[in-house]
Amino acid sequence: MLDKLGFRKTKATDQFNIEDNLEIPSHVAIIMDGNGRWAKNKNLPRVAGHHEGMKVVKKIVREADRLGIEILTLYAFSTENWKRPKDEVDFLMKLPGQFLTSYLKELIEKNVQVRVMGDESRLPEHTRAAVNQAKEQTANNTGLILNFALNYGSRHELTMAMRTLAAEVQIGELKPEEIDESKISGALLSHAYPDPDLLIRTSGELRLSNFMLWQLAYTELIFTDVYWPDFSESHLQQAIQHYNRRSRRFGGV
Ligand code: V07
Repeated sequence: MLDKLGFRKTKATDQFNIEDNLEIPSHVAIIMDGNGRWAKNKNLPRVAGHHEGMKVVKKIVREADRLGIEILTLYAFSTENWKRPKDEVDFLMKLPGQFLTSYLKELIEKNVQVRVMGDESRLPEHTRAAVNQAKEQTANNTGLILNFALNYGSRHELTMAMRTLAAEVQIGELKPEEIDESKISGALLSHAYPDPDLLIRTSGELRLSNFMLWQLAYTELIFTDVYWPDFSESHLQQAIQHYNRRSRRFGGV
């Protein structure tokens, strides 16, 4: 293949990359569901699914970074997940530490900023220590924002935001009529990020399950039957292709 100037293209440039002609969403959020079911289908304990799911997180972070996604928000643990058996909760709470032990070095090299969104006060001390170390060591990075929703629940987030605004009204810093959409967005845990452009939920459930209810008002929602441990780079690319088709059909002025 010859280029415009008649030079033969190198092997690398002969390749078509799926993302070449696509609009990459700035903020992608993912509900990583189906880890337990994946394990059950293989006659493995549920925690084996969680562990496999963690490996997929690494793969998808690499791909998100390669594609030029700016913010990747991953739902790792919900406020409802405490109701699971204690052994499973204990296992899940060790995953942030395991993930970071094996992967923080690469995240630092890749200029990734690790963030956490959720009520961190209820997390075990060892989980908080791991997460804080990751946040601190990536605080000055300027690349992909890897935002873990950890002990996150949207109604709790909205409740806390309303308390914050109500307290400002009470001390006379804010008038009720000054409360608008941007004041509410600004009081949420996600205040530093734009709303997600694309939400992906794996494993076939068609629900939001208390995830970013305010922020997803205009987001493209993509549901796939694939279990999270089976989710791959190509599934992320397909979701972005769907996102492009939809925004071309409905978007614009
Ligand atoms: C968890 C693996 C992915 C599938 C969903 C459930 C299990 C990565 C983290 C994590 C969180 C914070 C952090 C670094 C890594 C994680 C939990 C569960 C609780 F700073 N995966 N993963 N945390 N799973």
